[in-house]
Amino acid sequence: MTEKHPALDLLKPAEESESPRFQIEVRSSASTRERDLEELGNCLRASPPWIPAKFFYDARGSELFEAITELPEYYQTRTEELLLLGVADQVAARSEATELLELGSGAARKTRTLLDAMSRSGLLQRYVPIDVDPVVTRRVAAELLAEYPALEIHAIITDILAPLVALPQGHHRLVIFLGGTIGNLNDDACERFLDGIGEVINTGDHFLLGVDRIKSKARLEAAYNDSAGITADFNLNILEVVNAFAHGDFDQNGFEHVSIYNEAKHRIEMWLRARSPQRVALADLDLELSFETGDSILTEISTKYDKGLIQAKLDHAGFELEDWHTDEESLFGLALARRR
Ligand code: AVJ
Repeated sequence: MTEKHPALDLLKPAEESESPRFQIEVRSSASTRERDLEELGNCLRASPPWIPAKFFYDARGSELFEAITELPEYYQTRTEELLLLGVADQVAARSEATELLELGSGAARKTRTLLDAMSRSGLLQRYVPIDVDPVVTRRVAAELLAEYPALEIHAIITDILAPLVALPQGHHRLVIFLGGTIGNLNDDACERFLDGIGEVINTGDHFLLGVDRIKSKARLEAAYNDSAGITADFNLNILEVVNAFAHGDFDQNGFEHVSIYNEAKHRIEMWLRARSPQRVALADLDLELSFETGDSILTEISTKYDKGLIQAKLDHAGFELEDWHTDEESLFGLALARRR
């Protein structure tokens, strides 16, 4: 036997040293610094300039988003959680799924509700979290392996917006995309995303999609302009993330948070509006930007749907809507669709 320096263990693929029930696959479509820099540069040079929503989520951004989910004005998270508790057994029964594939799995808060329902149905075999963040994904996988002693986990690290190729095969699969995150995609990106899911799953597989519903402008704007100012902090924090990422000098105090509901496009738009003329340099992008008072950067869209709108989109991607679940106040919707 050859002697091996202990440091070499660090170079071993992690899956070899972990549970036989766990594997993790890092795909070439996973985000890289070079790709993210190029994308950011292109977005900031566009008019109007915009910043991809993924730049919200550094440690502070994730904390602020957690705080948003607990705000009285922000009904989405708690409404979807309750809704899911009420329908999980039905979803498990309808789909007869043995595999749960979750897009943008993150902290997997709502995942357990479905895993529990699938274990009650006696069919659960494998969980496939698909996410950009390897650190969070590994941590959550370790927790789930301990909580579900028979569960296998096959994690995939990728940009979930990149075309999904070759998902692990399974007998009956249930793909879930929760949180209303689909609302962040514009029409084209949404169509490409849904088509992509339609292409990688098989006839009879199911797809559960959470969408925030169209409602009054007042209610929607309150949800994105909370009185405690947390959403404003969340929005402004994106400038700090960009500064850190690209060695920039955006001044948070030079901008203000604006959220408006665009009724024609049935979407919330979050902007950062210059309070006074601003000059910004981003060293790693070799970019200088100037803003007049009132010039704005688009930081997020959050499109709202109703049953007909989402049914049409799903139909176009090869899915048939089987069930449409909503809460008493018609705030949020869960669409269960079956691949034709
Ligand atoms: C996590 C994308 C669903 O659009 O409501 C919350 C993010 N932005 N408040 C949303 C968000 C401002 C959220 N999503």
